Amino acid sequence: MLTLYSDDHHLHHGRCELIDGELKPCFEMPSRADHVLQRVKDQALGEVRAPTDFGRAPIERIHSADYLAFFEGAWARWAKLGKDGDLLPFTWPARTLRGVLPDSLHGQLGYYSFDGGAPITAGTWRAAYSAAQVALSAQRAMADGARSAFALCRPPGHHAASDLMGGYCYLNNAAIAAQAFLDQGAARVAILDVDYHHGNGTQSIFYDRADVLFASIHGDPRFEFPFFLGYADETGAGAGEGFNLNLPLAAGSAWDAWGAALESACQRIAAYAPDALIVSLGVDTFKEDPISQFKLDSPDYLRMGERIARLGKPTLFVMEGGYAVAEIGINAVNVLEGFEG
Ligand code: Q9C
Ligand code: ZN
Repeated sequence: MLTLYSDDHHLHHGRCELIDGELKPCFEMPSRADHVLQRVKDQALGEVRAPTDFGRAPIERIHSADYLAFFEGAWARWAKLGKDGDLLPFTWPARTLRGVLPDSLHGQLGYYSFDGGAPITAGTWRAAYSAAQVALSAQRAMADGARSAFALCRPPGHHAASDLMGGYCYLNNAAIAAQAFLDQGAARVAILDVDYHHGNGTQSIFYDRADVLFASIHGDPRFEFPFFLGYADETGAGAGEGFNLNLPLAAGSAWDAWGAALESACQRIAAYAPDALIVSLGVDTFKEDPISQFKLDSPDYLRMGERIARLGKPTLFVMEGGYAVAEIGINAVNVLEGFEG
């Protein structure tokens, strides 16, 4: 399988996140992608190729122009104020407040985010832009005939909505690739999100559309981030009614429950008959993941890839979460090797 990868992800390295009342080093760190790349090479998965730059237009198909302008320019505004710590929001337009766009940098940061988990550093825009190009380049390789491809994206994307960052995500790489398939003539694209967390950004982007089916298996939002989306009764709206499938699972779920949910998701995807399948590939479902509560073991990822392969669809894998850094490469590449059979 072809892997698309850019070293630019190293430009994004947040210092810390607030977790359990403490500031701890960010779990979403550069070594994650380094380990996955090393495993791709160790297993001789296939060619590793640098991305082509397709520019901003395909990103603007998913993200609003004002959001992109804010994100691109935020660090320079922060630096001009003489600051060099990570830029993190701390006030959001929650209930009883107004969704106005303030003038201040911190006000705008709150407006364009939904949590305090997505720090902007000097290189965050360039890293996120390159990750989107990695996804687009993998999509192009498939448009040119590849049956599958692996977009080794970092930072991840599935929590990012049209004009919101959060949950370590800034640009929704999977959504951008899905839209590229559609813009190049696909009638239907399915997105299967296997990350431990619900892909709230991806769901929201396509919620009222029938041309993208979003199916997600994740920690029940009653107890897990992102808490405010990802419930089973969210089935789509308007023309998109019936094209959103959430399969929340209890904490402690292992392969028996997880694999059964995957079977349901695959049956729904098969019935949809998509022209292409995008897998939002998070491996934070692993039993040793430091911020998650599922119990998948490394061999389970081979089975995951095997089941996805049986759909028989052109399949683009897009890297999302996974924070057990030592095993992230084994687990992510196991899915790809299981897929290849
Ligand atoms: N410290 C992905 O797996 N946790 N994102 C709380 C505030 C957020 C996970 C953040 C977890 C986000 C792509
Ligand atoms: Zn996750």
